Amino acid sequence: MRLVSALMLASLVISAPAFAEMHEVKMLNRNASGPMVYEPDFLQIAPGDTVKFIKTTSGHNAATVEGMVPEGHEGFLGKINEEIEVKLDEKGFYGIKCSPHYGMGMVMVIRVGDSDLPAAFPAADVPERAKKRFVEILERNGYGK
Ligand SMILES: [Cu+2]
Repeated sequence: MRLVSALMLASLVISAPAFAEMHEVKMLNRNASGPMVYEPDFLQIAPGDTVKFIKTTSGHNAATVEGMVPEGHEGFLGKINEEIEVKLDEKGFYGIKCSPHYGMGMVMVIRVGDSDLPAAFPAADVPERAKKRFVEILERNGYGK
């Protein structure tokens, strides 16, 4: 009996889902929340998952914000209108910006794994409107003060 349940448990562990998921983020001129936005503007994903940035309207890109990636991560930089796919293996918080609309607050947050919000993340030196949106995104998702 004990052996049977041990075997059952082993098979459960082996067949546990290990599929990396693909998440899509639209780059938009506007949605209900305002102008120049990513949709969604917050993603919770698992390490090893991929995020694809979709050119829904023209003139946007996706790039990591300096100081807003897990330590040691080199970041990424998409070209304007480029639909990049980024695989994120390292746990942590990633701040993403659209280069031409950064000053207008076109940013988003990706949380990989079960990491705590690093103190340096909300304290990063970013333009005022980007900061405002980062704070709003974080608070809406339970990472406020
Ligand atoms: Cu943009």
